[in-house]
Amino acid sequence: MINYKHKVIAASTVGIGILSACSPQGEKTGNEQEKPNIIVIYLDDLGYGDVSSYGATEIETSNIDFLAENGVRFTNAYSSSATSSPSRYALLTGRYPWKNKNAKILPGTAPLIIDTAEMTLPKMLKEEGYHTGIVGKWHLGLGDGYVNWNEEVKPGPNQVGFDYSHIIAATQDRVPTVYIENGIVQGLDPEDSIFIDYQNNFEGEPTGKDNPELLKMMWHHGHNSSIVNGIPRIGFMKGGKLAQWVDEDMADYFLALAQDYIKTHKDEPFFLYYALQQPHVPRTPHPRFVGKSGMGPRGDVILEADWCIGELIKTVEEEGIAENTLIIFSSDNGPVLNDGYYDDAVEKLGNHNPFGSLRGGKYSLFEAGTRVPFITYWKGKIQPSVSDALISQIDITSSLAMLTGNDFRGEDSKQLLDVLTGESTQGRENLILEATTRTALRSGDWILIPPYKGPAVNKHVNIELGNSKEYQLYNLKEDLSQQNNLAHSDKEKLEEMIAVFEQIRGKDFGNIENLELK
Ligand code: NG6
Ligand code: CA
Repeated sequence: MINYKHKVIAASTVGIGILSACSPQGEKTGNEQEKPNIIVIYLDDLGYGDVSSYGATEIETSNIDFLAENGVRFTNAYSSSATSSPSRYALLTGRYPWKNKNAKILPGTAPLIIDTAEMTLPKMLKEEGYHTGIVGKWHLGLGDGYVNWNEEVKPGPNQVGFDYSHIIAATQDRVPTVYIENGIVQGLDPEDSIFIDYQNNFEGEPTGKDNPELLKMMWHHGHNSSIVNGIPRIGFMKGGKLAQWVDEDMADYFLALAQDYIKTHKDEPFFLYYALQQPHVPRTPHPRFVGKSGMGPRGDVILEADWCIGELIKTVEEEGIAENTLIIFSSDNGPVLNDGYYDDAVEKLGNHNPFGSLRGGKYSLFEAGTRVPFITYWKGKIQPSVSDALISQIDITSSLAMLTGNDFRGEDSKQLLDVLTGESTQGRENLILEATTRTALRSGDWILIPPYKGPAVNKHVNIELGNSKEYQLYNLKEDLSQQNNLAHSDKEKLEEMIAVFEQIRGKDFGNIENLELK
């Protein structure tokens, strides 16, 4: 593809001259503009229908809407998987998560699943002179087998391209419930070491299962191991009392760090990956947001996240860098209501529909699993539009490489910079979708889901997973909600889709005997 070094060609291809202002070395010369800052705002479990600019009527996400109304709002954009770790892996590597057998929902003790020798989005941007930072949820594993949380924890984000990291290791519902800055657990009392185990409890430590009297939030399924701040978690933890986070403060904590990061690095090109924890469980809005949505904690934390995003945009404005900052907004997977705690997400939902008109949800091969809100905003550079182009978060690596003049192209990442900037609606031809190791093919307007064993519905979360003994074939243009399986009536299309799928995915994608039972 076009190399950045040939900047004249690149600039004319991009059309609006995004690259023309940069010198090949990325130096400011005269009134030339430096390479753009890049901020990826990534939510956790936010659904296609959770955002008012995507049709939600019962909740007002005015700051996300600001990005949508003044940027490109994508209607056909996907996360790479219907769960977190695989989507995050693809976002940072440009590689399909099903190619990495370790890219599954990870426990807090999982080793790092990105090879430190592998090229990544932040590494690539570092090559182009960027300072790179992550603030928020990591969930890609830490260490190389056994982690001693009382010493420097590595390898982790700092070994795969981030100059700065301030993270939670896994999820808000998993131990260790501590913040880790550049590999160091924050606020740790050396006299009170942290111990983590995902199999066995530590003697004498209470659990959600045995000590319901200690809980301020009740578990519904899973989430009955160690108790931190009255919330039962996944996994066992002992010690590190002073280092434990306060759940209700997490949003403010990460926002302040993200704002500081921007202020500190505004004079150099920077890449900030701001990975918010909302609206993943446990949903713990700050008291300022409690009751704000009328939908219980799930709605409240969406409003909290929206507020954080507004504050972040304000910082970008106040620092005078809005015209030189590309913001990409999305979510790691689709929505879920009851994901393991009694928190009124179902009871107080009212008329809100986090799934929009899409079938399925988090964990599902149906559309709501992976079709997510996706917005690009760049003040003065990107013209407001709505794009129906087929695009995936996996395409971000190659597209940003193009933007910044790097040759790197992620293995499965399409260079779609002009789609990201709204100048073209010529997206991908096809895409493999994933949900807990099962895969499906989107090609043009069509979706093919091969037969999979396993329950049709995950009864705990009440979500249809997409499993069926038969092939499923849907035309999304005519049947967005995936109600009419055309596998029997359109044999020709079915064969065509199977052939494309086999070509990309290999032959055994539909081998019913070999597939997982999830
Ligand atoms: C599941 C958890 C769920 C959530 C999910 C990861 C149980 C029963 N369920 O195993 O609550 O933590 O993992 O979500 O433990 S993700 O968005 O990070 O992929
Ligand atoms: Ca998630």
